[in-house]
Amino acid sequence: MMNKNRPVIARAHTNIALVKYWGGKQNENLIIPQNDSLSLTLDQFYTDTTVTFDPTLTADAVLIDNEVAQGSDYQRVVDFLDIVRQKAQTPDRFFNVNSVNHVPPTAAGFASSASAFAALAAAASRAADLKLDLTELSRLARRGSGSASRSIFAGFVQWHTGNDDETSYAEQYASAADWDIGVIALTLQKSRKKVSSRQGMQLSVTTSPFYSEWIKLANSDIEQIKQAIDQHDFTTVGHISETNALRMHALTLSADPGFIYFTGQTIEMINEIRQLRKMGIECYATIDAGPNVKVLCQKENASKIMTHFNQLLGSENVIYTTPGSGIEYLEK
Ligand code: 2P0
Repeated sequence: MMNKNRPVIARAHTNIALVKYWGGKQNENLIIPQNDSLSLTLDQFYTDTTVTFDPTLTADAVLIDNEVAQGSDYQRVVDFLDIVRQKAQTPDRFFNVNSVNHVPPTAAGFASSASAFAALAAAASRAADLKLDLTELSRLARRGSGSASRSIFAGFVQWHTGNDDETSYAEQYASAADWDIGVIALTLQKSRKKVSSRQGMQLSVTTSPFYSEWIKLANSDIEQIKQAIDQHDFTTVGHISETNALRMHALTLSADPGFIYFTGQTIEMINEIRQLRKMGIECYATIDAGPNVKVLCQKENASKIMTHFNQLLGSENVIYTTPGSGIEYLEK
């Protein structure tokens, strides 16, 4: 009962998958992926979530970015808190949740659900008096959003496919502290994506004729990118990341009905990145389930690349970030 009425505040950073998770196994509720994924946690983009056990509540009360959460957004948080209540064996405890995103646009491919559910998992589990280690926290965050399992950790993080709830979790593969790597986030569109990741993955798994090839290639990408990380080989890390991202999008194009997360501007930005490479400025593109593009680069080239994209998109749409830290608890 020690946390009764005491707010617990957790901060989790987003991550960008360099080898992407795209598609789960049968039991959708548990979110067990079909391939391992590997990400980089990002410093500039994070969610701060405060969770308070409130004995006067008869239902959870949820604020997201200072607005009362409603509809499916509210339900997703309640469903997650149900898992926490079940684990804590306290079915009649309800919580005040206040989640503030410091992330560009919600649900347009910046994976804010990763930081949101990682922070919620950390704050809610502690507010419910559960004492979870980082592996358990990663498994819990996974139940909210697959990519959230990776946002528990700093640097380069691998999410192991596993076979069930027990064996599917993320862990740090390598620290990025001694890496000369950064990410420039290009915001092209702020509106909500039309096909959610979950729907998109399901459609790809069930209808893309290339899906079984994707799993094979993603698993070999994991092995190769880990070797490149060991060797601090930026060129190979960048090449694998860009190739893997485009292959993920090839699954959407080849689904039935096919769907496309890119806009025309997404493709223009990929071409800009390739043009910069031709000019000897090394950088690589990666794109999540949305139109926005992230540019992987080395710190020494970051300002040159940013100047280029500032001119094209306006500086408010071009944000540079270095690798970020793992989950942390904040004092009020
Ligand atoms: C990833 N994505 O590995 C892949 C790559 C997007 C593209 O995991 O249900 O945030 O949408 O909140 O895990 C995005 O899906 O799940 C995702 P939802 P999640 O990062």
